[in-house]
Amino acid sequence: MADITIYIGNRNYSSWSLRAWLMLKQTGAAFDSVVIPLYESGSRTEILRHSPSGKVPALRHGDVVVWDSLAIGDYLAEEYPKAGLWPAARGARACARSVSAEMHAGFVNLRRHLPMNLRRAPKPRPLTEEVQADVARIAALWRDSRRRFGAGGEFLFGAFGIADAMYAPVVSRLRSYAVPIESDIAAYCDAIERHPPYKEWLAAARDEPMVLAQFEV
Ligand SMILES: N[C@@H](CCC(=O)N[C@@H](CS)C(=O)NCC(=O)O)C(=O)O
Repeated sequence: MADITIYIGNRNYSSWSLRAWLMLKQTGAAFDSVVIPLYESGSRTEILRHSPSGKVPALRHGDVVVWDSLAIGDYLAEEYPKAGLWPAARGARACARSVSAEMHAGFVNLRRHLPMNLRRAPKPRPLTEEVQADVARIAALWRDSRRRFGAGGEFLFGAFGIADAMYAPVVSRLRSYAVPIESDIAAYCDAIERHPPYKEWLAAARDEPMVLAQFEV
């Protein structure tokens, strides 16, 4: 058993779990993943055994417990400084923190209207004005991050980091709901979809038997 365990929800639907898991993968550390199926009769009791908020993801590292995706990212960035989870340069790091916080705190319309469902065969869903505004803002911040800080690689700040983990579930939503996007935005989506840990999660999600009707829109 590894010294690190991450408690996650259904891989197909739990976008916050995907974010934290991608961050943890980036450290290169050995860890165990424990899936707690969400929205079943015993789910809450089981989650509360590991996460005081009653939500996943939660990370246990020895006797330290961290819950909430962004807190997990910060913890891992401190524990594994060589993983480059935040950009090294101060200005880039400030921007990466800002765009990550913007995702963490916002885009509620997009999240509700286009729930993450990795198994969904791509099919358009008409977008409300509010969702269109979220998509436009996300495209703008991706474009701006790539233009200002992305020269060293194909991700928002060059190498894959916390900001990319935060937006990976948005990439899946743009694909699953066939949202029209411009070519530079599609190129960033391609980069996420080529990222081996993302592919690993996607494959596991496809094998998962649980179906949650409320997210099958
Ligand atoms: N702000 C939290 C959100 C966590 C969250 O909402 N997790 C969902 C799964 S994606 C959950 O645990 N839902 C179970 C429930 O609310 O009972 C984070 O960033 O980790």
